[in-house]
Amino acid sequence: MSSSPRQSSPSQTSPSPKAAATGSTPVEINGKLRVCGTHLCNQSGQPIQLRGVSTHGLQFAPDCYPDAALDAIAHDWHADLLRIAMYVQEGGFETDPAGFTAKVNSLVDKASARGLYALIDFHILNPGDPAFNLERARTFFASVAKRNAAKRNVLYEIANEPNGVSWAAIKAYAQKVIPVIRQQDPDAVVIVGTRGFSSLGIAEGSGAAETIADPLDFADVMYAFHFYAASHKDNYRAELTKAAARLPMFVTEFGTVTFTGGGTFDAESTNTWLDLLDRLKISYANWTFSDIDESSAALRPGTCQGAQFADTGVLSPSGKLIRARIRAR
Ligand code: IDC
Repeated sequence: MSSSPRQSSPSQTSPSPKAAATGSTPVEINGKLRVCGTHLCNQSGQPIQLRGVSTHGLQFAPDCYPDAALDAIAHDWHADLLRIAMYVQEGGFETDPAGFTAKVNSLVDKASARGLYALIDFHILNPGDPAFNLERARTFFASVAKRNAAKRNVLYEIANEPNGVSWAAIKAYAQKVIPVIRQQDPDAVVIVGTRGFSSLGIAEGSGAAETIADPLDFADVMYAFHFYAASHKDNYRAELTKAAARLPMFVTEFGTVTFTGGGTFDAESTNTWLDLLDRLKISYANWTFSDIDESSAALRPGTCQGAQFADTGVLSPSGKLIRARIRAR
């Protein structure tokens, strides 16, 4: 489709003849990204949609991201984007800052080698107040932004799912963390979680209006929206549609199942969601490219102990649907 950053058929809109001539990976075609208006745009200023997958927590699925897995994501799934979910709690970054920073950088390199965009996710969840992790965020982002500043393909997500806090509190955190990134990497795209588990506030009785009324005053900033297709339906879709007319939105995480990460796999709701994201050119990453034993995982349990990651034989029902949607251009 024309919104794809990849050019697999001559009928697609070319981002720019010059860019197209330099290669065929998502990063070769689109180069350095920026935000223009309410869209994510490529180096030529053309709105694009990135489609991709999220890792599981790096501490929960340590065997799921060898080279063969990255090859499958890039060359079999034809994804544009890898989201690197680095939990801060639950045995994550706080237990070994240097070790988790190195794991993130290693995955950035694997994504870069394959021409994929890499989204570095500071995966706060519990506690939901990002201020709890402010010093850790400063340390982490100063380090990864410095190390990766010369790359064209790195995006930063500074707070996965704030919860139990106001948009004003999230904004105050973002105003402290964004300059830390900008000091190293002045024009990287930065994505900020929204109130109520990145629901634009819906999950906590609010809605998009509060963010629309009080946006961040930085260039190249986007706002995260998350959904789980079996749990979140028309009211969530309506709020995202409303927000996307005013704010640059990025679905940095979504599942095909319930918000627990398990339960019913809802193909119908997922397809309705992905049709909407395609129509609005909203980029997305699916939770998760992993073999954790839960219905959101794209890989069947045990897959990560083997060497085979490509093709459909290793996929769960969710994985089959998402792979097909990402490949369909
Ligand atoms: C879930 C994982 C699950 C893990 C749990 C730990 O699927 O295996 O045990 O985290 O916290 C989110 C979060 C994401 C959740 C996911 C499913 O961003 O961390 O992952 N979810 O519950 N928000 C809504 C759903």
